[in-house]
Amino acid sequence: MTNSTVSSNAAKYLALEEQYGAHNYHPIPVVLERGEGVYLYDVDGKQYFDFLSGYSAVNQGHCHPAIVEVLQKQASKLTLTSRAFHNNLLGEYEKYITEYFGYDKVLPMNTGVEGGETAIKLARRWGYNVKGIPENQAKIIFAEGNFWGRTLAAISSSTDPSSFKGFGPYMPGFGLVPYNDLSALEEALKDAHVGAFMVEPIQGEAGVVIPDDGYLKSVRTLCDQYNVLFIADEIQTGLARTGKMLACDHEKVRPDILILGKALSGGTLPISAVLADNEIMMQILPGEHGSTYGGNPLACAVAIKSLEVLKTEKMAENAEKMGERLRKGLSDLNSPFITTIRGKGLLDAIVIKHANPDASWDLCLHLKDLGLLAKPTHGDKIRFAPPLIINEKQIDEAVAIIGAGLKLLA
Ligand code: IF1
Repeated sequence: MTNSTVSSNAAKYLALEEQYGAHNYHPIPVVLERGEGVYLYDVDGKQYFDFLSGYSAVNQGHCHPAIVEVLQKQASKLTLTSRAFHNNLLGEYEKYITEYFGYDKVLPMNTGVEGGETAIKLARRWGYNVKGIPENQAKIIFAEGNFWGRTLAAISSSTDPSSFKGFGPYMPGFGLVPYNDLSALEEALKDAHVGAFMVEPIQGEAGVVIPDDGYLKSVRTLCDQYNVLFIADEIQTGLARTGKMLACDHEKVRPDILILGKALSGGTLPISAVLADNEIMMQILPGEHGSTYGGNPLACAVAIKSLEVLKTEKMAENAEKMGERLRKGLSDLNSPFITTIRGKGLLDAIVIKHANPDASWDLCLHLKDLGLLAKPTHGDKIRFAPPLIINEKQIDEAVAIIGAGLKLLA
């Protein structure tokens, strides 16, 4: 691997983390201290394009002024009451987000993985109470290559050894089918104990894997046919990232349970949400599920504004246009080291082919030195997912940086 040079200033921060923090990450060696729009700044004042956007949490751009304003204002007024009491913003937020996405009800949580856990609990309950699955026998089907977080349930559905290995025993009642394989899904759904199929409309962690056109529509049809809930994990693909408000909108498909997270706060707080209609949501009764921070007034205020600016600033439309420009720009580089360019909107990836197995890591180090931050995933893939407020000139500058970085690989 290429050794990246780090300033002595930055090295101090790395040393602290090395000594005092768990070693559960292997970050690109850059120490950031400020963000504004599509840019990040390190502790030495160097500017970078952010091509990760906090794994798509920062769709609205770093420190979006309208979101920060609401955050600051609400933070000095009321931040947390717990759900033992009502607060003046929860109902307003619930009305706003359910009308925004067209569901009867929302259940607010914090992290994305809690959203997934909540969706599965709802699906199991619905399975027992509505579908009539015998007690404790509900099954949830997932797609191979899925990623929905780090809890014991999430890793129990994982096919990636680096997620699950050495953490067993695992959660029972989960099944797997290959992604983008409708006949395998149909076979699985024939089992009358299946309550739900939970799937990402585009698999992020797997390296931006896009299913065939019509896959989601057929998933909807099969779920209807076998009376199984369709749970869409739109934590990464949602909120304008792929050029539509939801990735499911590309196929005009409505999931039974919709999970949102990440950009629901524009990268300011962990906020997640599970949306469903009454038949599903009303199966959970007082005391049966919750969270200390879920639905806190600070999160409610921030989420309303984070959703609002996606629409008022037409971020989905921009993601669509800038994504096309990015993929065209990357293609025009004609690099011998890029074998694949894929993506939808501003959720994009390239696949690197090079004699050096560490080439994609080395490329990310070169890009860092040249002023663009991205991270490899699964060895040979690099995800490009800038904030959705990026403009044409910035896309062109970023493509030029990526071109220069690729040249340094040779
Ligand atoms: C990490 C990747 C992204 C997600 C989907 C649920 C969650 C995630 C589709 C859980 C989280 C993360 C978490 C982060 C790495 C990351 C990731 F590289 F693994 F693939 F985004 F692309 N559903 N994704 O992508 O949300 O609980 O984290 O809020 O280091 O684990 P969370």
